[in-house]
Amino acid sequence: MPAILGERRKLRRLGGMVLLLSMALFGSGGAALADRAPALHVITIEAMRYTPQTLEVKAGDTVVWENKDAFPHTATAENRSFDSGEIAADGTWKFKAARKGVFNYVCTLHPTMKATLVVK
Ligand SMILES: [Cu+2]
Repeated sequence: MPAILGERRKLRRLGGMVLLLSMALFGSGGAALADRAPALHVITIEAMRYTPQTLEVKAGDTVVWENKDAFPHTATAENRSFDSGEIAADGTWKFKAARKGVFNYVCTLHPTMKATLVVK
């Protein structure tokens, strides 16, 4: 048979094996596993505001602050458990929320900017 058909057949067999393997791994506990998979959340900083104002995440999730303003901001926990430092215009800052709690945070450059990160 032409080589290309043989390759296709091999690929199809490989695909079937991968499918069986993932069914074995994730078949029963798939939903529970998905619930626990760390998620990525985005907080937008725009017009001197954090959106959303309150974000609830699960411990282990990652939060990204995206600064869409033309000047720098920070995301600084009032208890100092996290501090982005200056996030440049069009810049981002990523934080892995490991500790549970309610974290009020501010922009140290513009103290009227306030928001809350809840880690459950
Ligand atoms: Cu600011």
